[in-house]
Amino acid sequence: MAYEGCRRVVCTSFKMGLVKKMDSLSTVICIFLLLGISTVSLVHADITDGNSEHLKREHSLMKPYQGVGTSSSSQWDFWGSTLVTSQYVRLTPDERSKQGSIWNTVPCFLKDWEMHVQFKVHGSGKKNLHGDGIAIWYTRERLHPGPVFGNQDHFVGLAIFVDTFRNDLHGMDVNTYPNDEASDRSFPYISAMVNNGSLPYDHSKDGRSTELGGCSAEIRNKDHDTYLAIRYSKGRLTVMIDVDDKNEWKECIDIGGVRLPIGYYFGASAATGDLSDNHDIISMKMYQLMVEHTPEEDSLDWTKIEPSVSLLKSPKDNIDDPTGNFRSTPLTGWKVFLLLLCALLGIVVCAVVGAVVFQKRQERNKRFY
Ligand SMILES: [Ca+2]
Repeated sequence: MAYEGCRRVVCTSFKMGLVKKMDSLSTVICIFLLLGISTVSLVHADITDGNSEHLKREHSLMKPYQGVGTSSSSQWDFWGSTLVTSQYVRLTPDERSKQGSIWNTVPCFLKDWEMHVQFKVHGSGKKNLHGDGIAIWYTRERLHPGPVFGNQDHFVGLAIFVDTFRNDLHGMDVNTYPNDEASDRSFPYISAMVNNGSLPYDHSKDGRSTELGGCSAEIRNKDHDTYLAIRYSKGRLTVMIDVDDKNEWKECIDIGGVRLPIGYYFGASAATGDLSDNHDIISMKMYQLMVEHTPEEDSLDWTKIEPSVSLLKSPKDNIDDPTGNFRSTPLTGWKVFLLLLCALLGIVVCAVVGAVVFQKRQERNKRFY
């Protein structure tokens, strides 16, 4: 490959201090090529393309939902108001006080994974008169109904909430409460929470105090498909959304220092209260990420890990970055320019140093003639 060839040429040249001897133009072209390819692969390595990675059918829920049911051989179990048709899994209908969930019966022993969820939230409720939302789970227990979007409180594991109703009305009006931190996010709001069982989810504050990160997203009553992706790999939790019918992922949450064990269960749940919506899951597709771990990491008992987060950002830091710091967004022109400029400067410095060393050596050699 040109990329490999270039990499070898450039690396070897630097190693041997022969930069001076190389055709400088080809070096520059090679560097530019390298940079371009690295940038492209960085951007595209962000999300599973569904081909190079491995779909795990035993953890995936797909049309026409075979293997969903209450029999002992089924891979997905459901509860409450959940209705399974050939086209969707409806966790709740657009009716008040409903709760439903669907759970993978097979515990997941993958260390690095990515879950793609296609969902649809729709109903007759007008602006702000709909609720409550969907939660996607990776938890120790399964099928434990409760008050957190149809699942138990004090759960152990990871939750991603798609909260469509603002319960914390105190901070609703930005003009009335300009300094209220609750006013800085609009609903629907997607957030993540990791729990070792000790934390309650505070519905009245929309989980604000336990939220690790989040983003606002218009996801209701869309004619197009809406998706979210949850990636967990090497202690990093990333949530991306594709809800604008642009067929591209936008970063919503990206936090490091997250520790989750293997052997937990994936599930989805939803609830309605005084207000309602249809909460549908179209598919949940689980991909194994091929990631190498150190021997130390591999020697650990990953089933014993307690869910935790060490690198907590303050909630204030979780506000959508107005500069659009999304990894999946292609680099803007000036960023590319800056990158290339830095690379070029680096090359010039290396070349000068190399040349000086080379000349010094030549001179020293001459003395012995
Ligand atoms: Ca809420």
